[in-house]
Amino acid sequence: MKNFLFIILFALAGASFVEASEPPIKNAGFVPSNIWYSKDPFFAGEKIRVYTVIFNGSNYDIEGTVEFLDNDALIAKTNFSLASGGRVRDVWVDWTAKEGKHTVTVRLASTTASLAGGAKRPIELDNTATGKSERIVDLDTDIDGVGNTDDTDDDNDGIPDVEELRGGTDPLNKDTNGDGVSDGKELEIAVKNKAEAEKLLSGNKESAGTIIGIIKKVENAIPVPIKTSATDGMNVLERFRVGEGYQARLAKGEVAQEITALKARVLGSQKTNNAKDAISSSVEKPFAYVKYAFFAVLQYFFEWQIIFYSVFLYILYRLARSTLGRVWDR
Ligand SMILES: [Ca+2]
Ligand SMILES: [Ca+2]
Ligand SMILES: [Ca+2]
Ligand SMILES: [Ca+2]
Repeated sequence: MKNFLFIILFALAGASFVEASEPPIKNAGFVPSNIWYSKDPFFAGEKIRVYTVIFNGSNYDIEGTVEFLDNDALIAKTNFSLASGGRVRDVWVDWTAKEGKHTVTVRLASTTASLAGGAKRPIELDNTATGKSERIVDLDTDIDGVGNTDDTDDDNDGIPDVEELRGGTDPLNKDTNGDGVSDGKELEIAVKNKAEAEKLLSGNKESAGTIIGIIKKVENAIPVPIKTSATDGMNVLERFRVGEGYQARLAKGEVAQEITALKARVLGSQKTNNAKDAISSSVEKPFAYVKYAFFAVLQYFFEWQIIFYSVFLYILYRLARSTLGRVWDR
């Protein structure tokens, strides 16, 4: 009995020894140099799929695990099974690469083989070498498909990276100051404003005969202290202008009513041939029209700010000149 047990143990040990030393299965494993990506080139932070393909040209059904590695660190693994007889299968895992240099490799693990319906046993495959896939993964900040290394405007705000570095804005941020207006748009506005300011300045030099030109000239000629007090007094002045304008409008309205009444009276007197009324109205009428014209002009003066303030500034200017003139003479 003892001998019998020993024989069984020896037989088992022998069997496993034979199994371990069995030569690899020919014609199965990876298709050489076969790693590819769902998107190429791909950029840092993008989720892509890494593929490879395995084949089985043997008479065995094979199963196992494919491990995908990035710089020798496992990305992910996936199981496969391939029936005998020239089967090919692509396998993949998802990967989000970081910026930098990557060497992607693939390896097989835990492969088993079985003959049609038979027991599975661990086995090595012959074709286990995959090519190394080397990639320098770039960032693509503006996601326009051109990596930052090759992109001249990384954040796609319209200003080239070089210009941004020179001008002090962030070449990797579309809106450096975070106010909702892109760096490019801000530059565009600044350039436009500058051009307009230059145009205004050059226009000022010519001092065209426009009212604004004259006001500017007068404003520039007023000494600073007077200018300041004029600004302080502006609210008072504005109240005055509005108030007087309103009064002038009221007066004009009253005179207009008066004229209408007179017209009615004249017409009425013509109808009734009332000589007395006709005489009195012909005396009052011209005066009413003069009054009307006067209030119309007055209202126009107060309502048109530009005219009102032009006159005001001109008076100030004259006042300043004569005051300074007197001080100078002493
Ligand atoms: Ca880009
Ligand atoms: Ca830019
Ligand atoms: Ca920018
Ligand atoms: Ca901005």
